[in-house]
This record gives sequence, structure tokens and C-alpha cells, in this order.
Amino acid sequence: MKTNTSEKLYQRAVKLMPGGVNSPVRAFRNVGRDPLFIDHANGSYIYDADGNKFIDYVCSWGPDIFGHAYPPIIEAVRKACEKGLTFGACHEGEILLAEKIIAHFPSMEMVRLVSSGTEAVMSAIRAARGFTGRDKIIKFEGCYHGHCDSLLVKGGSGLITHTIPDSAGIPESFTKHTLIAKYNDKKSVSDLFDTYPDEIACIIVEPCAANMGVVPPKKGFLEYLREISKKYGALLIFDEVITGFRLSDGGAQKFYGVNADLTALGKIVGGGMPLAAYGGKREIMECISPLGSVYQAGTLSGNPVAVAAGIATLTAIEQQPDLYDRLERKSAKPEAAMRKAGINVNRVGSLLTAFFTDKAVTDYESACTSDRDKYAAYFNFLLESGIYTAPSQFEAMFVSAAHSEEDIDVTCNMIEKAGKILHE
Ligand code: HOZ
Repeated sequence: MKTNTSEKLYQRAVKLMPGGVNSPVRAFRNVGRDPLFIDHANGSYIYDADGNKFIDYVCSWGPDIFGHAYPPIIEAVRKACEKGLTFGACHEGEILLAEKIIAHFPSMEMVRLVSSGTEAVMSAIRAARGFTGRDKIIKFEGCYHGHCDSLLVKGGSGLITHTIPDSAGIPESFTKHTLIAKYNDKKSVSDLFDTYPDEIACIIVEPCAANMGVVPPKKGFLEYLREISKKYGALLIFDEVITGFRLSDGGAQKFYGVNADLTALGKIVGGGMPLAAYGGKREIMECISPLGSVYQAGTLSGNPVAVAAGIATLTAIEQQPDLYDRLERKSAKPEAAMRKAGINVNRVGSLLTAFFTDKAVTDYESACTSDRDKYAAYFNFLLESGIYTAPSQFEAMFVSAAHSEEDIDVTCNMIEKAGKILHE
């Protein structure tokens, strides 16, 4: 595989940006190579600056559920651009998108549009603290909720691969109210409520974890979080930045049948543009300024171009009632190929992760038993075979509607070959 152009671009980039990247998980450091620079992408394919073509299973880390440059989204964005890139003022598109979000997520009676998943989660937590008048929050080891200060504690995603579970630059006083529980471990949650019965504002959780690799909730775990938070007057926040419109048109809450008090959405809801949202029960959302005393704002919140992409994406989801069945059928194939190749795998819908461990991966600790050198070898074999997966163990592989049967067959074939080589 030729990488001369990417290498040259990287040499320029490292002088200008930390690690040459604008987000650490793109850096390819954990798979022992320099990042590829992308030129363009279309459908299920991504093309780098050297002209290499890959079947893409990163899908921009989740948003591209219909693949890249999906014509109805591109058309909607083009039309919106012609009307102006940003107004910093109200427009009808915001209402249309809010109506759609609320129709799909009945637990979100009111919604606020923001620009990134980090912002959505950070604001939802502020709302929970404002509403309850309490300071403490519970988060789970290995869950990642963006890079807001109080949540960069025992985080997943790039924090695990870069072995900095607790980021530098955050005063201890900023995280002293962050309590850590173990994913899928009810007792670790009840112990915290026993210790701080009146002090916990909320539990924040990825209802299906996808930032320590994919780790599904055990049966009854989400129901337990629902029950215990209610019992102690704390709110339950689902971080559905990855799972929203991914596991079903009503996210993980519809998929698992458990509702949250507040929900954070990102990625798919913005159709590939910088847009995210948080929302929940009316009485909680009425605490947000200008109705209430919890402040949150943004020049680009509800940006008309991003909103147009979001509306086009949710419209396409509504027009394709078999979308999630198709994704399920397609995604079952790489899962089967991994099993056949002796690779441990967790899959929920169109999210899956290959783990190189004999242990069942049910939490952060078991996820960390995966052999990362083997993951790197697996990644590099696939990349050299024209298949682009996450350059990090602790992420998901995203299957999109654009992946053809042929793409999937080629991928399965290469996964099986990778498995054979790794077992030799
Ligand atoms: N939050 C995503 C990782 N699971 C991707 C965004 C990033 O960190 O660059």
C-alpha cells in the first residue's frame, strides 16, 4: 500500500497540531503507524490522499449510518448553504428537528440543540445538578462521555489506549464529585447510593457501552439503574451519542425498553455535521435558561446547515422502516466471521468489537485483558487488505446501510484470514 502522500502530509501536520491530529483517536499510534490522510469518501468507501480505497467501518465514528455523502443529506445541506451558513437566531428547521427527535424519543419531552456530544452530555449533567440541587454524579469505569472536565475520570475511548484514564489539567476539586461505579455491576452502584443517599444528582451511562469496545448491558442492569436512581431521587442520563438512531430509531432506550430522565444525542442526529442534542422530561428542561436558572448557550447551536443534515437523516430513517433489520442481518456476518476465526466479539446491532482475549468482555477490567498487539496486527492486516476499521482496540466497528453484500463478504473473508494468521 502506497502511503507517500499521507506521510508527507503527516510531517507537515505534526509541526502544526499536537500529534498532527485534531482528536487523539485518529493518530494511529496504538496500531504502530502514522495516520492516513483522507481525500474523500462516498457510500461505503473512503479514499486516502495516495488514492488507496478502503471499505470504511469507522463511518466517522458513527454518524454515517447511510454511508458517506448520502445524496439526500448532501442535497439538504447544499440547499441550506444557499440560504446562509449561520444566523445565530431562531429558524423553522430547529422546530422540525426537535419535533422529529421528540417523536422518536418519547422520554425527551423538550430538547435543546448543541454542537457536539461533549456539549450535550456536559449540559445534561448541569441540568441534572440544577434540577436536583445535588453535586455528585455516578459514572462508569470505561464509559466515555466526551472531554468535559468532570467526566475525564476512568474514561474510555482514547483515554484507555493512551493509558491516561484520568486526564492531566483537571484540578482535583473539579472531579471530587464524580463517583465511579463498575459497568454491569449493580452492587458498585448501590454501595455509592448507600454512602451518599441524598447527594447524587444523576447516574450517567452509555446504555450500551461502546468506548471500551462494545460492551452490552447485562440483562436487568439498565432496569436496575432506572429503579435505584428513582428510589434516591437522582436522575438517570443515557449518553446515546453513539447508540441514538444506531440501535433503533428510538436509540438504546427503545431497544432495551428502559427510559432515561435525560438523554444526550450526537453523531447520527447531525447526519455528519457538528450537531448534538440533549433533552428529557419537561420539568427538568424547564430549568434551562431562559426559562430557568441553568445556563447553557452557543453561537452555532441549531446551526441551519447542521440542522438540515439532521432533518434529512432522520427523514431517511423514517422512510426506511426495515433499516435496522437490514443492519442487523448485515452486521451478524462479520460477527460470525470473527467467531469462526477464533476472535472474541461483542455485537449489538450494527456496533461490534473484536477482542483478543479468552475472557467474556463485560466491563472495563475484562475489556483491558484484550491483547492490544494482536488488535494492532489485526487492524493492519485489514487495512492492507482494503478494510478500514478503528485504529484503536477500545472503539466500535460501525456497519452502515451503504455496505453492500459484496463489501460484507470481502470483509468476512479478510477477517477469517486475519484470524488464521493471528493464530499461527
Ligand atoms: N468519541 C469517539 C470515540 N469513541 C470519536 C471521536 C474522537 O474521540 O475523536
